[in-house]
Formats: sequence, structure tokens, C-alpha cells
Amino acid sequence: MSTTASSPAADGMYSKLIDDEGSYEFNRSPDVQHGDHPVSPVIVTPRLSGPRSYRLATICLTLLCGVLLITIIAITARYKNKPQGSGEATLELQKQDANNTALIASINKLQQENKQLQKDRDDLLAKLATKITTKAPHVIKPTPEATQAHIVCPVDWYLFNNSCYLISRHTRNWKGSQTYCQNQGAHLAIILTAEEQTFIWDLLPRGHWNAFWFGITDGENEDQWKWIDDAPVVGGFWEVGEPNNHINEDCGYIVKTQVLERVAVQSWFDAPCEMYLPFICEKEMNATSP
Ligand SMILES: [Ca+2]
Ligand SMILES: [Ca+2]
Ligand SMILES: [Ca+2]
Repeated sequence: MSTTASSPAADGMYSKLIDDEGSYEFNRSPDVQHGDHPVSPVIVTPRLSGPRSYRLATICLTLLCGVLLITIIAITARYKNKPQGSGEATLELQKQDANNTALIASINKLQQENKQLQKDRDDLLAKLATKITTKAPHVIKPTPEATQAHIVCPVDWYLFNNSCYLISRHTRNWKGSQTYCQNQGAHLAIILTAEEQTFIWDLLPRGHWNAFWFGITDGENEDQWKWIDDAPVVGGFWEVGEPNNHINEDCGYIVKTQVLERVAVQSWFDAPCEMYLPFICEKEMNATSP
């Protein structure tokens, strides 16, 4: 006989289980008997059953599902947002890196350009210095005064107030310089005014220590300076501290250096007459002189 077969009696038992809320005792079925001996009633261990417990379980499960759902949503949202946030941060960092790289490249480029410009400037300054140094006095252009005057100076001589001046291309000691000038019908320059001094100064090229003999000496009597024509020197355009006869210095020269602070009216020095230097000749002219 099969125990799984449904019968009206079993259906009745099941319905009773379902319907009798809280029931935990089965009644003896009148159909279940063994012989003539009555069967003792079956005692079943009490247990919660029925719609009430199902409802409670359903509520608990629903709550659990809700909690799980909320947790899943929260976790999903968190993990969804986190990668986005970090992705944006990464993008931002990459952007900043790119900007930094571009800035560094710009700085490097500017530094290179700056270096090149400095090199160009140095080259130009060197060229300019070379030109100034190699610019011999004889190539100095005549001043407007010379071109406007009626007096015509020889080639390489420059006119100022009826005198022509030569800045020599040669070096001589002081006496040799005077001899050279005399051979040109001239003498070492006699400079009597600030205007004449400034005119001559402007003809001189700048250099490290460009010095030019002119027509004064105290060779006869120490510290009694005379012009080449024996006239006494009055005043003059001495540098501060000069003349000082530092090493038996009896002849005068004009110094024009690269130092722009040096000025025409403070440029005379006394020096040993035997030094070989370029010099300044002066030739007095008149309107009828060739
Ligand atoms: Ca003069
Ligand atoms: Ca002296
Ligand atoms: Ca001196």
C-alpha cells in the first residue's frame, strides 16, 4: 500500500492542519486501526505552524530582502561613484601633467631663445668693439664744422676754429711725435678752450687705455707746465690727482677709455716722455691757406 496516495481521510487531516490555527495534536483517525486494539493517540512535538508563522516569516524575509536590496544599491552606488570620482581625478591629474609638461617645454624654449639672444648680443658687441678699435682716426668723418668752413684741411686732418687736427696712426715718444707734427707743418696740439678740448676728444677712439700725446711738458722745470710754444699752461683739463709726476712724468697725454664716465674736460695725465703712443698734431690755418 502506498503512503503517498491521497485519500479523503488524508485530505481531511491536511485541512485540519491548515485550518486549526495553533493545533499541534492529531486526533486519532477512526480509519487507522490495527485489529481490535485501539491505537494510542499520536503525540506530535509542538511546533509553530500555520498562516501566522508564514506571515511572520514572509515579513522577515521581505524585510531581509529590503535590507539586502538597500545594501546592494548602496554598495553599487558607492562603487559606481568611486571609479567615476577617481577617473575624473585621474583625468584632471593627467591634464595638469600635460599642462606642466607644456609649460616646462615653453620655459626651456624661452631659455634657449634667451641664450641665443644673449649670444647674438655678445657677438654684436664684439663686432662693435672691433669696429671701434679698428676705426683708425684717419677714417673719422669730417664734422659739419669742417665741411661748412671755407678752410680745407689736408686728407685725414679735421678742422676746428681755423686749425686742422691730425690723430696719428703711428706711435712715437713725445719728442718724436713733435718732430712728426713739425714735418707736417704743424705741432703737438695746443688746447686752450673746453670747446677745442671737446672737439679733439670727439675725434679720439675709445679703447682700453687709449692715450695720445699733445703739446705740454714740464721737462725744463718740474711742475711748471708749458705748451710746445713755451707759453705757460693755465688751468687745463687734468684728471683728478694729475699731474702727479708719479714715475718722473714730464709729458702730457689725453686718455679716452671704454669707461663712459670719463669726460673730455678731465682727461689729461702726465706720463714718462719716452713712452711710444699715438699723438695729436695741430696746424693753424687761415682762409687763404691750401
Ligand atoms: Ca690749439
Ligand atoms: Ca713732471
Ligand atoms: Ca701722472
